Amino acid sequence: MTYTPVRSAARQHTEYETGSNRLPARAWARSDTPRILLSGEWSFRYSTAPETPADFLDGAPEGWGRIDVPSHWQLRGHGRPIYTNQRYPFPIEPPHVPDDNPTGDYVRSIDVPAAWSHGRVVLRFEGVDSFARVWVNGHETGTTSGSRLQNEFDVTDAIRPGHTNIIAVRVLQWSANSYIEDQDMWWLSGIFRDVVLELRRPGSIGDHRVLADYDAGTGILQVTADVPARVRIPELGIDAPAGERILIPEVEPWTAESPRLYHGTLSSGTETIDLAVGFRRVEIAGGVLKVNGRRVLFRGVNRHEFDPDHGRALDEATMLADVRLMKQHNINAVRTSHYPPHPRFLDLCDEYGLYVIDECDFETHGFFLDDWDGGLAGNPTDDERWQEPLVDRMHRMVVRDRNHPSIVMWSLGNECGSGSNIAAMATEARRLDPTRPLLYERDWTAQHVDVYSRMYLTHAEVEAIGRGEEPPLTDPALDVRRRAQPFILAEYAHAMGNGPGGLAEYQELFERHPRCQGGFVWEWIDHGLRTTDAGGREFFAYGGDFGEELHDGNFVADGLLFPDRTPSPGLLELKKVFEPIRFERADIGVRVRNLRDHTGLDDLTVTWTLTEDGEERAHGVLGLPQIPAGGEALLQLPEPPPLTGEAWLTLRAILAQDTAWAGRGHEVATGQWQVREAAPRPRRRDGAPVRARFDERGRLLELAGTPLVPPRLDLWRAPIDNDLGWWGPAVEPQWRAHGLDRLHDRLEDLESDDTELRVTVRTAAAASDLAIRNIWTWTLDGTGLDLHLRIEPIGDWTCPLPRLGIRLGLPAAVERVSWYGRGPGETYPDSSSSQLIGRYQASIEDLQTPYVMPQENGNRSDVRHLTLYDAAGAVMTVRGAPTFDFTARRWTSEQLEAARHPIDLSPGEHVWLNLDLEQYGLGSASCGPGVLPQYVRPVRSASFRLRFEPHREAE
Ligand code: IPT
Repeated sequence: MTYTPVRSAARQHTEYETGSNRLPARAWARSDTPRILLSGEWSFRYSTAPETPADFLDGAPEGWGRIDVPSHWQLRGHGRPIYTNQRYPFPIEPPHVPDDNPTGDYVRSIDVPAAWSHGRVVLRFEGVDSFARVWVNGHETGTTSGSRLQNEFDVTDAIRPGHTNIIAVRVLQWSANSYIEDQDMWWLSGIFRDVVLELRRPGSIGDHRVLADYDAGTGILQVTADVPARVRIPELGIDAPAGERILIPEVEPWTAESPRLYHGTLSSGTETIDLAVGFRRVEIAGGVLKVNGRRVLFRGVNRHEFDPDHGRALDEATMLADVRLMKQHNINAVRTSHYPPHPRFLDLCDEYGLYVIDECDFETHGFFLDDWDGGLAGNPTDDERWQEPLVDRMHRMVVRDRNHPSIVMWSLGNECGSGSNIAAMATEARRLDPTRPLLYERDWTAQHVDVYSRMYLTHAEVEAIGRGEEPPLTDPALDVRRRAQPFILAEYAHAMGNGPGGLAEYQELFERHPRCQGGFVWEWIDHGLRTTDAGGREFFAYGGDFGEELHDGNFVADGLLFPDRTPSPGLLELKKVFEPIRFERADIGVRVRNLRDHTGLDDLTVTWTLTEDGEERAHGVLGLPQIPAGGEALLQLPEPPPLTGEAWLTLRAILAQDTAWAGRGHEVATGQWQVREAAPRPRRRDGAPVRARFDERGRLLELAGTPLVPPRLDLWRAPIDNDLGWWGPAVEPQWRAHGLDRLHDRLEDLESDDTELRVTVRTAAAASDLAIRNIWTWTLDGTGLDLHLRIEPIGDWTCPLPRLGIRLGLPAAVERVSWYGRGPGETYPDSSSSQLIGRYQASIEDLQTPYVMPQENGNRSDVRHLTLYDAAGAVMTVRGAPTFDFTARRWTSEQLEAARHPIDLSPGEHVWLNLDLEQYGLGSASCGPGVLPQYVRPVRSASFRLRFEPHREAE
């Protein structure tokens, strides 16, 4: 046997270095220096391991495919996406990675103008996941480090101006970098941000820095460059040498509410860089984080870069869509979880007004799994061999991004545990930028940071911190230091599936306790990848859909936006909770509160509408006085017209003018309250009672000719992710153990006379002696059928109920509904403030919310009456006494629960109608606290009245 070692130019990357031959970090800039964008089609070859010969340095050999740059190869048919939350999808032995390491080879040619011989040529990669080795015209240029950081190389010596040049890149899926980039997201590889070739002529600006401070009306500007240059800001009359400190009296400050930018240039004669200067000061004073001297409340979200077709390779239109959607939903802050974003996103935050926590590309969650105290040995956070690469990452992020006014804090990373490298990173950040506070959620002692930050705390824990009554640290000095810090929830309100609930209660705490300065909801968007099944039907894939060896299922779908960027009900609720203007009922009229931190309400128009039984009776515009940030005013409302029915007053604050992020008329905030109770219902029509047919067990089979699957007690809902409690208190196992999904009925008693039928049923699960007696009293009259349902628990129930109500089946011909109640969107008890009482209509299809993982959805609450229609018109009206909740769908809760994706659900022979007295809340237990006590539904005696009015006569 002969042993022939294969010679390969491409090695694994398993060193603790920070890339080789990289140029020093510098600020991201828009400049006029000649540049060639290398985005577009490249030749591409995919291999399952890096032994493939590096035979492409002079151009693509025969038979290669093509790929678009930027992109991830897994989303272009090579290899496959893997989703893990915390676990490394490879054995843990840093810095080593498996031999079978998916490898993408890229090559393209580029004509470089002859004029480029007069300077240095720089090749820049804005983002390559996870490691690249680069060659120019066959010369090895260097290697990258930091998937979400820019890597620049001086390629002057290799490039041939006036000729065609070959750029070749080998990208490895796994590298030492992967150990410190273990974020909860899809593992996706390749050149996923732009590649740029840039000419740096003598006198070009290498790095530049903009310091734009704000002090009580005065702007203090200092722009520095590493070559002689001039700063020009015409609007401020500035034309001065770089480096000078310039005082500008009466400058308009930058805030997220008023993102005032002064545009100008920094010019060296050779190169001109665009400046967008925002004057603002971030400071912590008296234990409170202030922007321009005023406390700010972060109404934030955590944003991963995600697109269902392109993964983390976002185009500018998508970034802008995110920014606009955030502004439209009253969001004022973004944490760039968990890595520095595409630099253009930060430009947009400057321009549109969003506060940013810029987070370092650093996470080692797989060393901890469920165990924060112990964890696995070798966590890079506390291993000195990783110090240089980690400090380098912090350095490069701060230098790249520090000129953005939108960035108000730096975050050292996410979920890396604690260790000496955290201290070193903090020191580096402070050295480079003393103007911004530091945050790192896993520094629970807040020793290395300026802001105390935690994730997923309960309301009670936040309240304790707000009062300064959190449990003390063992080190008294640290305890004193931490108590003096502002508090921010880096993550809270896990938006997985149907939820989160309890947002309003968090906001109330942030508004009440100055120290609690808000937080960042987890997370902005569901990371569902657009996929088609064998039959060509489209769905959004989650963990496991690509046959991964390890995966974490739909935990990747936990956003406020669906993968296609449709706002979820959770986002609508968040918008309401984050509203910057609030209307409160006052003894006379309305109290209007300005919840903004800096600006007035001049941009808003407030309208009011008075409705009676859902019909408009009067409307008008409410003139707003000047109400400064944090202020309030008491306003009188016009005298209402005479009313006889149930009446509601609705106030709406809308944009008075077009803005950059929404058009005139966009609704910013709402307020609504009842001003008159419903009148007693008129006496029923006499005459022959409507026809209802019951069977021998007293089950309603037909109402005025409409056949029914008879109504019965229903306690089950298709569990939502929060019921399952991935990382929080799970309630679903209790429900299941109690058999609430498999109930049996036994008729105990049946009595009837001419107008009344009384049916007593005992409902219980197999193997259980707990039961619920449900006593149905049916009464017929000339226009309808009344139901009085009484509930009596039998035995010692300790488990709360998913829902309490009835379910019945209607003919599939039923196609739409109209109702008077909360709407138009779905609501649950702890997430209902965004939907207002009114008259609405929808098709059965439109009542469904397509959560990426099917689960209970589509509930409408506080419903006074509901009418069901088929193609011929109204079939039946259900009236509450006073109200009920309903869901109507073409599948049962059991079918909903069994489905893995929305395409698994298909219409059957019935429309299933649930009419509920109540439903369990949503909470946030998929990662965080469960349902607040006031939204838990214990088993108890209850009584529930409904009336069914048929619209057709029986034949
Ligand atoms: C926390 C992570 O920081 C975040 O990346 C995400 O995984 C989130 O949870 C849940 O979706 S870590 C959690 C185990 C507390």
